[in-house]
Amino acid sequence: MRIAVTGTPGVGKSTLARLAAQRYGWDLADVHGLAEVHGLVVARDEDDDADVIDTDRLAAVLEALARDHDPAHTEVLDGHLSHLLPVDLVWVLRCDPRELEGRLRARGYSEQKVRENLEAEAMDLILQEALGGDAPVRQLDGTRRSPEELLSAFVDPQGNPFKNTELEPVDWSDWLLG
Ligand code: DAT
Repeated sequence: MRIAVTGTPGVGKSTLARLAAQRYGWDLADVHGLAEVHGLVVARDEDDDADVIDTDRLAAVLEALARDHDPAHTEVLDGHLSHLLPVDLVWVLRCDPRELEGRLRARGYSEQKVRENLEAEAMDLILQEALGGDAPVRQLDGTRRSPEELLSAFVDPQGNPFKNTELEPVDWSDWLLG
């Protein structure tokens, strides 16, 4: 089984995915790393200051890998494009734009890149994309939760990652309007 850990850059995906993999012995892969290994970083978007990944071809590669996979095996796929890949479950992690802003600035992102990511977060962009896919989607607001708290809210005590069937609502329209 494959779990996508997705969300706007800076929301805490890698931190959560690493903790989940450690705690439950799941394999961990990140989308960018997989794209590099398979030669699917196809361009550089200078406006976005980001690598462009061919997600269709990466999906095909992962589809083929999944066929050889032991069904009992769990893999966590970390990345803001992971929900576009063949996965069995999507965890969407959210963060209040007011908190996210500091994290993105700390990364040295350009003004434009910070702004675009904050708007995407406030507009639920990744959630909407994830809901357009086939896999079940879970969502939690990580703004005031530690990585530990998030993990135990996504996974039940038996290690079932399908816990918490609801999408936790978030509403940052006031930030968008302000
Ligand atoms: P992402 O992988 O979504 O880009 P990250 O895991 O690298 O995000 O985390 C971005 C920053 O936020 C990093 O400095 C660690 C911090 N962080 C991660 N999870 C957090 C949490 N639940 N609460 C507070 N800070 C967190």
